[in-house]
Amino acid sequence: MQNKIVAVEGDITQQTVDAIVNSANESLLPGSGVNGAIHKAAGFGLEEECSTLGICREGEAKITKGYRLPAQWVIHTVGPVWEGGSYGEAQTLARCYQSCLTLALSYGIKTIAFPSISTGVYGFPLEKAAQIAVREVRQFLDTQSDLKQVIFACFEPEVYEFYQKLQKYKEL
Ligand code: AR6
Repeated sequence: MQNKIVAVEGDITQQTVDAIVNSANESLLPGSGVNGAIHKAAGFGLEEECSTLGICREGEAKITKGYRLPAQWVIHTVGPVWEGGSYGEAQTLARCYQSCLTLALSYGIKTIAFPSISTGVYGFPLEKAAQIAVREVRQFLDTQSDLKQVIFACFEPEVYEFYQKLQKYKEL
């Protein structure tokens, strides 16, 4: 596979990867945005399995099957709500990516797609979030070779633009 990190414009539920990441809430119940789209596409089995998993704290991740999705797995993580930046939001967001990638590795997942965690209703500034996402994924891929590809699935053109500028973030 040529590019280990790629940005694509589109719906994460359509990605043919081993796992997609859900930007969930602590209860892991269906919500709005990407979470709503994933639950809708996966079907009720996903909600049923999520309801057995208990609370997922900010920065942590839990895994379920993908049900009707093309992806075999869904990794659910809970991003920080942006409260101005002095409440450890950046560190929590970084932990989301680390937790998801670590869990993916332990399940033998080779390809994974992320949405832009926390940049919708949770209000995390997009450019800052994209920098953290790319930095964390790069650092992770530098340390191991089992994970073959990480896709940033960007639902909006504005989000895609930021992730496409990945080269700019070489120094992160
Ligand atoms: N595919 C890819 N990205 C998407 C899709 C999709 N189908 N739909 C939306 N996005 P948001 P958050 C993008 O608000 O800010 C939920 O209610 C969207 O354009 O979905 O992390 C949960 O239950 C944006 O760039 O999630 C939580 O309570 C990005 O996904 C809360 O929202 C994230 O926007 C999580 O908030």
